[in-house]
Amino acid sequence: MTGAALILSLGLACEGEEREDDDELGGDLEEIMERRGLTEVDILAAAKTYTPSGKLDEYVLLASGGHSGHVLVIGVPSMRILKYVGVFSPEPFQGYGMGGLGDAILYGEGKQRGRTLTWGDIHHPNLSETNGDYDGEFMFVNDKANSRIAVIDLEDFMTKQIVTNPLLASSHGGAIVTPNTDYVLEVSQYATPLGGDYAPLSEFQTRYRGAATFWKFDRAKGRIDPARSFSVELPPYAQDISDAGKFASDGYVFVNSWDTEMAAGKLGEGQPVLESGASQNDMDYLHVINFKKAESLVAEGKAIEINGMRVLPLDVAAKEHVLVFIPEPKSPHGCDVTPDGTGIVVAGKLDTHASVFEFSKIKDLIERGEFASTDPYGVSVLDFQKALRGQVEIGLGPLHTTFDNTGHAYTSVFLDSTVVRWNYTKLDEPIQTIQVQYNIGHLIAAEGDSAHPQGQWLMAMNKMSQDRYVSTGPLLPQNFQLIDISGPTMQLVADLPIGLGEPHFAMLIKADKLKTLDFYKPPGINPYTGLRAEGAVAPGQERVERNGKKVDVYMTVIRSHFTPSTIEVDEGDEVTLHITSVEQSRDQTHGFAIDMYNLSLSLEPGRYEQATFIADTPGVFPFYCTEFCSALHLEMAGYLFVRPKGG
Ligand code: CUK
Ligand code: CUA
Repeated sequence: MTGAALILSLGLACEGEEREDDDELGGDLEEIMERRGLTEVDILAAAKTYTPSGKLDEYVLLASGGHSGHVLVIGVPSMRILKYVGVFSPEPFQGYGMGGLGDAILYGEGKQRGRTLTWGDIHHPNLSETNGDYDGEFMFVNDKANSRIAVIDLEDFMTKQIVTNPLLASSHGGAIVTPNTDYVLEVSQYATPLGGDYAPLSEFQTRYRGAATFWKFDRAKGRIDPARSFSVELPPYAQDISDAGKFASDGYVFVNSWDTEMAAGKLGEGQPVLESGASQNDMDYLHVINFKKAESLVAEGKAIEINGMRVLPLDVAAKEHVLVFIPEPKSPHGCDVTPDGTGIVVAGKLDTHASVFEFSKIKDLIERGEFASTDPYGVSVLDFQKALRGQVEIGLGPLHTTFDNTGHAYTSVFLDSTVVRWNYTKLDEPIQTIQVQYNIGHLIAAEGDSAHPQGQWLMAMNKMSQDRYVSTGPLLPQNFQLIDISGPTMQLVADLPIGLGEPHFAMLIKADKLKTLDFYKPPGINPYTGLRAEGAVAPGQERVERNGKKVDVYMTVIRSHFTPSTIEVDEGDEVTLHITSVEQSRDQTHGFAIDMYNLSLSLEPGRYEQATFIADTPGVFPFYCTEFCSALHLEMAGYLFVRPKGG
């Protein structure tokens, strides 16, 4: 078959269009395929994902950047990287945490127990939802290492808030949203005494605790309101991933745990190490939390206060059945509510099954008061079989589950390095298994954890890439792999190495749901408030004001100059730059950098930035624009003169 015939057979040529000669196409397809060792399946995969220059992606992947502290924005199906969003780490391109207004978030709000942090460990991005569907307005991410939650505004893909958990020293089961984004959930991982207290390991069972924090989200303000947030105290069971109910199960959240053995409490006693100690029991506990009930009990004054956070005590949560347990197979990891809200899929790292719990059964058992036992903290435990819809044999090391629009669940299998497609209602034999490279963690299908998954695409987020890429030394990238799930047979169609560590979960949203700003208007908007800044100026109003040792510089930027372009101060002066981009056209971004002051500001069209520093070193300091903004970009520069004392 000739190359052109192959193109026709693949349905690539448009009807009525003249076929060009191979030569005009710049080569013979068949010859290229042979030379590069490509099969027809490869060509089909390329045709499904190749996105010609100028064509836009249909979906956007918002992926955790793990301990890089960033979020990755990736086009799907092209797998083109669109942006890195600075969240818990400084990001010089966005001018975040680099001397400008973003410092107040990263180094101000972001302080945990008074400490400045320059990184975080992002695990679970979640999108804001309206009636269980992504609305494209906000994203929330958690920091496992320092128990924080960040709010990212999807109008401009910028971090707008960080809240720090005043109870926990590590958190994992977040940032999960409830179906109308009333709350953003953050759940502990490693148990510690709540609020940062000291207690020796011998007091593990009595003093160490977990907690589920329900951060109240104020949609109108686009911010979390800590004063209206609350927590539920949990036993020290090493809580893990969580998910929120929807429809019938709205008002509940579900949280895994993997150390009901409380093996962590025996770490100092020559007992088994944590990984074997925490795997002794056949069952751990799925936590069922009725947060609507918790909310009313807190409103009735049943909470205690720890570090300013209202906490519903464990004994109250147990007695009122705010917290109920269901046994779940050995060392579970994934916890995913089905799109219709009727089932909760749990997969255990050391169990070959996916277990599906039936919410209506859980609710009936709790309402009837039909419990199988009570745990040492007085929490009622349901009977495993009575709460179960059923189980499906998935493979070795099943982890996370996502969903499509045709009743399929897709579970990642870490040890087998597979994605398994199965039916979460019928629970019959798995339908298809596809190999991925290698050791998959999370996976996400298009809008797969919303009430209305789209099907079509699934991203496998693999922990290891081993032989997939040209070696870059001992530290290898992780491997994102795009799988076409639109047909009866899943097909792996594209790879993307991720050279930032280490992505966990992601969201995959229809691109047309995102309503981003073209630029800030009118000029002078502080992106962190959305309002015109007090220090913003229009052309003609630029000036330098001196007040004793304080110098305020009101500056504008527009192609291709800073006004003023020379600034004279005395050694020891406190200088505040108020910079307004007066550009009002798309993509006309400037930057501001200055020698020695660790300052990098991004000045998108209409953006206002502000930076304060002490001019403590005399000398001449060039400042310049960091974006190649016009033919005269190099000329977009100026000088700061710092006159020596007594000079
Ligand atoms: S965890 Cu990373 S693969 Cu933090 Cu959601 Cu499972
Ligand atoms: Cu402005 Cu370069």
